[in-house]
Amino acid sequence: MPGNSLSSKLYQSACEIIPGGVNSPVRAFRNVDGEPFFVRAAKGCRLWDVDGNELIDYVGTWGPAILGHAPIPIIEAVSEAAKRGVSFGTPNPFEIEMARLIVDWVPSVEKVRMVNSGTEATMSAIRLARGFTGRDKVIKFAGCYHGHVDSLLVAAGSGALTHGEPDSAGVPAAFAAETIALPFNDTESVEQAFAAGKEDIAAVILEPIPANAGLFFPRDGYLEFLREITKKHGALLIFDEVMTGFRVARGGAQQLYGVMPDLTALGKVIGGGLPVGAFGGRADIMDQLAPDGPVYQAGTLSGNPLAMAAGLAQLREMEKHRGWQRLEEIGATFESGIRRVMAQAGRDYTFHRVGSMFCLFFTGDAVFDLDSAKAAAQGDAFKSFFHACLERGIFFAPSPYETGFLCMAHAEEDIARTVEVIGEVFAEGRV
Ligand code: KE4
Repeated sequence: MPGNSLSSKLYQSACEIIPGGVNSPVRAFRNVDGEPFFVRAAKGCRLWDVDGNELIDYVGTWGPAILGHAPIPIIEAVSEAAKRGVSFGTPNPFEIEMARLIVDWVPSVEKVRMVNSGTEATMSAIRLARGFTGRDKVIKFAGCYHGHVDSLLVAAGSGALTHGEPDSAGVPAAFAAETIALPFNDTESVEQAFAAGKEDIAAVILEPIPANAGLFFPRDGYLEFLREITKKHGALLIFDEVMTGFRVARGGAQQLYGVMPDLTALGKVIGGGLPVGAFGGRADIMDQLAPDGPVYQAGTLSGNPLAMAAGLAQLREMEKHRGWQRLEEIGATFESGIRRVMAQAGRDYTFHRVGSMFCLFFTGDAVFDLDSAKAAAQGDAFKSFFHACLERGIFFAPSPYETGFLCMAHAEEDIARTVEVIGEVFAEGRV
């Protein structure tokens, strides 16, 4: 957006009192040498910025907006709930409805606790795994992002990778020493880690479908391998499904792949756009949490009635409208359009999609871990593509280390326009 736009003026003001002018680093457009625009309103698959520009949105507030923005069922549910108060500090009936839905829909979850972000969900799951096993070390995978938990900001993806800080300052070496970062899709390194420290590894945590270094997939049998080796050595398997949960299938990646973790972290979709997270799993593990057990975990706004009402409305609407099948249909239409214009332009780029999550890498090389994702990120090409699309009213994530999201509100004409723009961008040689 040009320097004299209202967005630009707002950004300048924001930078005076908010670090980097943003409340989350990836929003700063630093990776694309740009300035963020400020949104005034959003509806369906579209955003309107403060200067009146209309954009077709493929960020979807980083995943929560699976129905699209401001869907009537969520607006009505939150409005009704708010009339009865916005927070009680006591249990409320919505919490039981949400817990019941998660337990019924997520195959491995027997008990669940609500929190207020994906970071809290993974942080709590790690602490619980350590408390349950009495062990300290945790295996994670390079490029996977689990929120800004101290011990997991090691070889992290998403904004940490975008800003070149996969190992953040401020994390004591002693904390990082408890984290073993390994390459994804590599079984030998996991076997070696367990051979070296099997009695001290509390858990293996991963995004079952990594989506914070671009989007790539577990190789056949990899998730099953992790399930077996953790069981063999008494370590817990934790699936971070903050992004994939209730998105790639009603029961998440664990339903898609048929591999059952011991604990699952959730977020995004279950809050309908309001602050939320959750972690759940085997009852014998979850029962170690306070007030019944010795592992402390708490939250003033956990189970907040508005967030629960929004999440329940969203998930029930998805169920009512065959949402996951519909998203696959939308995704397939999108993919066939992308592949058509790639072929027409003579581009053999790598395009990854699972349901409504997608990523376009500007090389033809295989992408299966962080190193290959970084090689495929093609920073300058990505930057050129991002701005060329934005100029034409299409908003993709402002980093090659993110994933795009389709939602229920992306209609045929939105997809057609997007594919047309990408074809124009290819034809102009912008990438
Ligand atoms: P939050 O604490 O941001 O709610 O969730 C952290 C988190 C945990 N696990 C996974 C797999 C995640 O993708 C995330 C957060 N995702 C990023 C987008 N890649 C949030 C965007 C941002 O940081 O502003």
